[in-house]
Amino acid sequence: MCDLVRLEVSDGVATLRIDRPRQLNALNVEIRARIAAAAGEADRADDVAAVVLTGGEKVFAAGADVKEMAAMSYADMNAQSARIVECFSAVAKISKPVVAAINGYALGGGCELALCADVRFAAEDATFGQPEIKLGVIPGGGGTQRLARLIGPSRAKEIIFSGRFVRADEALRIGLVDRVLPAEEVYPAAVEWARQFVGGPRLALAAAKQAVDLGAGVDLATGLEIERQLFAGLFATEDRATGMTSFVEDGPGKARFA
Ligand code: CO8
Repeated sequence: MCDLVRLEVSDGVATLRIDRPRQLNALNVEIRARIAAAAGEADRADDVAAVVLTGGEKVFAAGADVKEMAAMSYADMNAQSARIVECFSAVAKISKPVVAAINGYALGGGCELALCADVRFAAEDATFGQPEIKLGVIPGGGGTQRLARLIGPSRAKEIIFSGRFVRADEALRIGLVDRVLPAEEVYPAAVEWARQFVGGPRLALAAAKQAVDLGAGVDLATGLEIERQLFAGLFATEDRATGMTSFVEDGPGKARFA
């Protein structure tokens, strides 16, 4: 019996794991609701500094559950699509660094889920794609927006129009993933990446993430104003006092957050 979605915390790093391997981690309604809940929990938890998103060693997620979706009417999906947005937004809005550790397939909603992370580490055998077009639909979990912002509109259109698979080496070349590793090293590398933020300046990290994410959707002047406000705001935090005081008193190399 699988748990479907698990959230485990170890030494400041939360692992949000999708666990429905026999159906290649297909994201059904229940899993999506549980991902949203787990993402909210990881966001709120004081003992969590960073999050690893994974589907385990075999598969990240082969997309939305097509068997479940096939029975849905327009009215059903019109209502459900808001829940889908909530699920992906809950992951994207985690105010801490989030890394996706991707083994095997990351297709459709699975690829879109990986796009909600800040960085992506993939196995050499990982396979990406937005094959929705082959089902007569389009990506509905943010794929047309997040993929285009990440790799550029032409590349995103080519992948979405064709529905073709993208292997890990190409994914690295086009910026869809940040690191490609042997399969067994993906999760440990993701945990190690996440662990660097334990004990770090939480509010500054959250502000950095917010500035980049909010800025990506607005014009430069608005983005610079967002940055200005967040930057100034950090001067009212303990992180800033600690970081700068220890820099001045202990030197750059021994500063609290160095
Ligand atoms: N939904 C439901 N069941 C699935 C899915 C899926 N997306 N993918 C695989 N499965 C099931 C199979 O039906 C099979 O089940 P069973 O053993 O009961 O017959 C089991 O998983 C194993 O799959 P295969 O036997 O097909 O395994 P293969 O290794 O032969 O093939 C593939 C692997 C190539 C990944 C193949 O399973 C496949 O093409 N899957 C579908 C991929 C796909 O089209 N994904 C996009 C779905 S649409 C989508 O994601 C829309 C997103 C919009 C909203 C986002 C919401 C989350």
